[in-house]
Amino acid sequence: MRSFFDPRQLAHSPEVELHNGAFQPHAEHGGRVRSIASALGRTEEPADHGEAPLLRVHSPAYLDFLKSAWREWRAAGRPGDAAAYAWPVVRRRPIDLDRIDARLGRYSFDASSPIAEATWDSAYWSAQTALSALEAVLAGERNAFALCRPPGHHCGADYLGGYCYLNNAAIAAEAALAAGRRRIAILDVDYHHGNGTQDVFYASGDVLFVSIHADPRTDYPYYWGHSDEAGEGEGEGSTLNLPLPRGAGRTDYEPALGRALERIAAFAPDLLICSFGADTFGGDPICHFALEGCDYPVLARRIASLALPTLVVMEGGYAVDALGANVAAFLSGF
Ligand code: SP5
Ligand code: ZN
Repeated sequence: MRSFFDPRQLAHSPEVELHNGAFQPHAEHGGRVRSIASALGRTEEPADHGEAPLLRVHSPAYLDFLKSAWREWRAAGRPGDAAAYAWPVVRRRPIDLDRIDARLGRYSFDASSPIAEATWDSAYWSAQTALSALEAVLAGERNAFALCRPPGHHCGADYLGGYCYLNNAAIAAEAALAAGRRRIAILDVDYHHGNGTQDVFYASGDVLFVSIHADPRTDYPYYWGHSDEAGEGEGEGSTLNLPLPRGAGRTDYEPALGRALERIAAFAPDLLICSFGADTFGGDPICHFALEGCDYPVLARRIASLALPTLVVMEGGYAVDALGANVAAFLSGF
């Protein structure tokens, strides 16, 4: 399978994230994609599609914020990376966004995604990686893999979170619609619910969003991904959430995948985008499913049996030693 990756995606390196009341090493680091790239062997560098495809998903104000936040933070005399500590949740008056702290609160939903010096550049090339892999599929490849990092599925039109800054899968879906594809299905099989992707397409009938993930009653991102979230307006019925309990292994996962694939087949899309996270692996240090390396080709073969042109977009996965092998195993199923 053709795979795309840009070394500029490695430069983003926040030092710490806030977790369980303490600063810990940032789990989403460049070693993750180095492990994957070396397991894959050959990858192609993406072309530059510019900012226009990013603006089909994200607001101009949010992109301006992402580009300037780190410099503004440092200009305000702050050490380290830029991260929010106050959110406009309670007081919903028109917000004065002059101050960097106010902007950070307005455009984030958690404190685990600091903005470092190279964050914009890496996120930009991560999105370009998704767009180039999409281009290969639109040009006739049966499938292609976008080795995106930082990942994308937690961030929405105007907010970052969950290590995500630009929503690579959503940007690819909008680009496919702009290129004339009519119906897109997104299957999100990261351990965590893809709240940002769901949010972007919640009211859209052209994009079906189906996600299998850890139950948000116990797991991040808590406020999204419950089974009663089904879309709204024209998108009513085009969101399907299939939460699973902690500890789920292949025998729990397969029936959920069966339901997901049935819904996707009934939707009859022109294109499938698979947001793939290998944090469903039993050995993942921050997640709680129990998939094994040998499960990934089996699951991928079932997805491939839809026989749809498929773009696979990398999301999470933090068991770095096994990550390359698990991703290669998944892709081998196609
Ligand atoms: C793309 C993706 O998988 N994002 C996941 C974001 C999860 N963030 C909440 C869990 C934080 C756990 N942090 C552990 C830090 C260890 N150094
Ligand atoms: Zn995840």
